[in-house]
Formats: sequence, C-alpha cells, structure tokens
Amino acid sequence: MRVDLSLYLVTDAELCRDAGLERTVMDAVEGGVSFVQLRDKHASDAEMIDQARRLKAALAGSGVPLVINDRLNVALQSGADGLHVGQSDTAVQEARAALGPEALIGLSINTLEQLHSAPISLLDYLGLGPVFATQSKHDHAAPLGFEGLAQLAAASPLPSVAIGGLKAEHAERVFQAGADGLAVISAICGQPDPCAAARAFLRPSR
Ligand code: TZP
Ligand code: MG
Repeated sequence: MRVDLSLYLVTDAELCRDAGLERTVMDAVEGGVSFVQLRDKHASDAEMIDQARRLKAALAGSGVPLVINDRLNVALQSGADGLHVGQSDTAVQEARAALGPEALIGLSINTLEQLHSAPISLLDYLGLGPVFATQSKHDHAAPLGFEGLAQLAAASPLPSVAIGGLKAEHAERVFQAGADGLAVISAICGQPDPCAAARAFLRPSR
C-alpha cells in the first residue's frame, strides 16, 4: 500500500496531556500531518485500545492512517490501520500474519545490518533513526546524523521516514538525504499550537 509519510506524528501521552491527545492529533492533522502513530509506553492495553478507537473515529474521512506502536493486540482490537515495531518488538512475520495483507506495517532501522535483515516484502515502510539524540525515547540507539540517514535511505527499497530530534528547520536536509518524510514527537506534541507547529514543517519560513 502507498503511504504518505511526509509528516508523521508519533504521540506522547505526557506531552499531550494538557491539550488532550485527540485534540493535539486533530489540530496537527489540520496543519498537515499525513500519518499518525499512537505510542504510549505506560497505558494499559485496554486504555490504549480505547484511545486508538477514539483516534480512529476522529480521523475517519481524513485519509490519515493510524498505526499502533509495538502492541499487536492493540492494533488487532482497535481497528487501527496497522503496527509500527522496533527491532526487539513483535516479529514482522507474526504481525503480518495476524494483521493481514492490507495492514500498514513499519519497522525501525538504525544500521545497514538491520536493513539487510529486514523482511522487506512484509513491510510498508521503514523508520530511520534516530537522526539526532532525543529526550523523547530513553534507550535510543546511536544518532545517525544526516550522513548516516542518507546511507540508510539510499539502501532502503521501501519508503522511509526519518526520526529523532527533528524540527521544522531540518525538513529540507531530511528530504535531501533521501527520506520520504519526517517523524516527530516533541516538535508537535506539547507545542502551544500543534496546527501551526505542523504547518511549519510544510512551509518553512526560509
Ligand atoms: N524513535 C527513535 S527517536 C524517537 C523514537 C520514537 C523519538 C522522537 O521524538 P522527538 O521528540 O521527535 O525527538
Ligand atoms: Mg518499540
């Protein structure tokens, strides 16, 4: 399935707490977010299923897909569009078998070795990162910089989205590096105006 990864929002429950998760996501979509991943390391499965269902309903008709971070059972039970997994999460083969051919499945990649061992035919896209060190993910792998990102993007047979410490000012260099989009948490979640924060990625004021 073709996906628009150009501006990929990853949610953070803590950062979205004040404004509300749904409110933040919908404002960001109005500003141009093209893809949403629900990520919550602390919620119970039941809470996350509930959040995902509400987000999915809010996004209906927008054409913006919703995928779930890590938790296959949440993806299965919420009606989300798919799953994003890291290197040590549910195996892609298991996720594809459970979710079926139409689901969107993405995999995080930090090295060429990981890229070469990825089950490409079962995947829709790759997340490449972190580009920079970030406080939004505690145990993140070594930062790639734009050069490392370019190496991975050049070797990727799938659409790819860069992640990790990215701000609107990095958009041009990310696309120059060959990625198809930017994935962000803190540049949108917790910002006073998530709509404007998203817009800044699409229409840089330079
Ligand atoms: N995976 C690699 S870096 C990262 C994730 C989930 C966090 C990105 O957050 P931010 O705030 O955009 O740096
Ligand atoms: Mg993970």
